[in-house]
Amino acid sequence: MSELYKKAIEVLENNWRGRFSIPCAKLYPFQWFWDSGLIAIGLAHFDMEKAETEIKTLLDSQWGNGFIPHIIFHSESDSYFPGPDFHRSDLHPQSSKKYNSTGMTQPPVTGFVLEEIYRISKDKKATLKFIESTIDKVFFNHQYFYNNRDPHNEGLVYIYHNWESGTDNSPIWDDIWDTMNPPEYTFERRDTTHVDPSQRPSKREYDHYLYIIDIAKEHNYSDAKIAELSPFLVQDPLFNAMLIKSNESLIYLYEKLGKHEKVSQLKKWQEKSIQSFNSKLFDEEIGAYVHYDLRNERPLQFLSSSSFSPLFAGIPDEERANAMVEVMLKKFGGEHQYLCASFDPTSERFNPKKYWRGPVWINLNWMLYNGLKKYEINDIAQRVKQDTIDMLQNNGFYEYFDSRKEMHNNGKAGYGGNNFSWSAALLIDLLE
Ligand code: 9YW
Repeated sequence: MSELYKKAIEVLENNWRGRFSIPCAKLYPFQWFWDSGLIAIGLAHFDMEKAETEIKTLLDSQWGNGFIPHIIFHSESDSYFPGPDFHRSDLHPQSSKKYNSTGMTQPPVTGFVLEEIYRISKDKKATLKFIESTIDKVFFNHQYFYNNRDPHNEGLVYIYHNWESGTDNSPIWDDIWDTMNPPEYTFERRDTTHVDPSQRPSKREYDHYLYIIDIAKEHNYSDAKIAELSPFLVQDPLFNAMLIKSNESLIYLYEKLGKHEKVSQLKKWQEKSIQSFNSKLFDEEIGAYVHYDLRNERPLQFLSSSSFSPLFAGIPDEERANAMVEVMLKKFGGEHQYLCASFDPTSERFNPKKYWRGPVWINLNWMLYNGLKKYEINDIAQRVKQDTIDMLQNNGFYEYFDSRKEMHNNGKAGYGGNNFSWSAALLIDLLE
């Protein structure tokens, strides 16, 4: 076992909190939805019991309508803002009575995480039993999305907040912020006490984030009201690709379990979703998938690492997949660049140090690697894998990394939080 692998296990062990993992000490002291799923993949390689507990705890937070929140506040902590008193999940009539949480969600990774855990498991029989006990909750979560987040019945679900995307301050949202004029909030940021403010979103961006939540709270987080009123309503290719990938996994696992009754519904969702995804979210001019602003009825024509995430879900046909990879290499893959920046390095909005405005993220790289392998674009897949390992090896288990190779000479090109859980978890999976 290499030193790097050992260190990754240590990171995960230190971030384990008894029933779940935190993404990063101090900076993110609670359980986050998509972090939890991706962390479970890493845990499964060396401690299956923890991996299963991680997922069980996550699913235990599910609301009466199938919704799963983006942060579950298991404990009191004053190192993070906004906490449970701001989010007020209790306003929703069907929210969990057991846990305080936010009233927004995150990319639905749980379905494919169950399949990954099954793939990794050395005791398939026992793992299948675990999957049998949890899979219906994941199905119920997908049902929530299709029933409540797809107002035009297109097979594409919306997100109503940038925090739902997982790519919090992407420059893509700048065009939406231009349509809004939120009040100036008074609040005490905590993230900037842990991380250099130049690597985090601005105060004005936070005003927008809080304002969208206030609108949702005014209507007790009613999905119908949010669809009608939220200034942020976006069909996100990353979010929808996660849902589609997870649908596929649920079909596979239900068939493995010999439980067929939900499969036809899943297949119906899948067919419509993939069709709409390809016709609505693919941008011929850009040569990749883009976000669609449902509130203002316009595509947001920007390239980001989310643009390539549909490869992971097998959404484009082979020809399109290969053409997309050419676009990626041209814009993101110069010889002085690590793959894959989170935002178009040729854009004037690119900032290689600022969170989702440019740095490389390990979770998106892991998806890209697996997506490329699916299409047998093996040389580029290997490059993504090696780049990922190099960045972690040179700098440590940071939250995000500078995509410019020259910045990596002194081991200070890792930004945001250190000892970050999914960076460790997915490295373990890549090294296996
Ligand atoms: C925040 C926990 C989360 C991730 C998100 C990432 C960041 C939290 O951290 O958001 O308050 O800024 O953007 O994707 O789930 O790791």
